[in-house]
Amino acid sequence: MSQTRPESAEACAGANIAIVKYWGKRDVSRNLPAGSSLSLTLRELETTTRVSFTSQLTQDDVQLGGEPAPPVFARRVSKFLDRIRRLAGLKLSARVQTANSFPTAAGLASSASGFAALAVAACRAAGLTPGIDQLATLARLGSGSATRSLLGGFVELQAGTRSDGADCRVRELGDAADWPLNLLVAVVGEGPKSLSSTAGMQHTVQSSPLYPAFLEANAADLPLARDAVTSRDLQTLGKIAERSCLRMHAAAAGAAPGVLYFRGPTVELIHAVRRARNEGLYGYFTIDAGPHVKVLCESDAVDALRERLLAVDGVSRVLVASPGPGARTVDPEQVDADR
Ligand code: 2P0
Repeated sequence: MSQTRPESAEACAGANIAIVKYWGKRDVSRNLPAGSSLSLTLRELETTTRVSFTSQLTQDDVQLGGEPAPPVFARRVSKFLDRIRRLAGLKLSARVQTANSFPTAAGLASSASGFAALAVAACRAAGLTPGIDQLATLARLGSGSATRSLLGGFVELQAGTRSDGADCRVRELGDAADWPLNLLVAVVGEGPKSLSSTAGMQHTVQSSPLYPAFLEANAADLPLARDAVTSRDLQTLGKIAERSCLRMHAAAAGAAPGVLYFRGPTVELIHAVRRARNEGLYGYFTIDAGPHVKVLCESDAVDALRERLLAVDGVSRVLVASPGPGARTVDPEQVDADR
């Protein structure tokens, strides 16, 4: 899987929001998920990453949003690049410039878009041309949810059962292009979250008696969600999204000590979405490892629902996102033309 190595490469990837949640691993060292998940890749919440392997550096230089990246993040990126270097037989250090169009590490899935963009850009810059399964394995080792951002629209990540992870695969269920959907993100506070997804899920697996029930319920929901995507059935998909997320948070809350990502406004937002629905305004919530509330709806409900979410105390802003494409390289000529 190699080709002539360009000097540098740039890639973009959208964040994704899981309808059927991934929470917990069956193999920590290979980063294999314990359960399958189903998500929607988003256009507006995007990471752009440029990777240049160069003899001018003696160690990797990682920039996040134009500033030196926090050391923990930079080390995670370097570890990821080590795998690419091993595969490509490269000894060079890299300059990595990455930027998000949304708040980092606040439960808005920045590691998903980040590692998907990094995987695509780094492979290209290293002269590698992996197929989707190889790319998925690489992205997964950066972050489990990154695997789903490689593809666009609705995406399924199959957990598989093989110990080597060969049947942990990602596939696109449809690009949602003919389904006018939006995802509203009600932002509750802008700071980083208190406990990372990685740590929160591991703690849940190890200490929550509710975890097996979450896995079992999610496995039953996955085919139902797949069917709802195929038949463009928002009501069914939305109900599955709500119960998958509440069961994930219930399993986390049942750990010892309990993991709680909700803030007060998170709970108020859940009630606001349900109240709106009782009045015929259809939106369905989901919440990840942070306090923000994401609301899936059809496009004609966006304006009215946005007003409802903004009216909740503690909501600083509401972002409007839509289904987007999978991770892709940005044509260098296009980049040069844009600069
Ligand atoms: C999801 N989340 O399905 C779930 C729901 C967060 C809440 O996937 O340890 O950052 O790097 O594999 O990918 C976030 O998990 O975890 C996540 P690692 P990741 O979207």
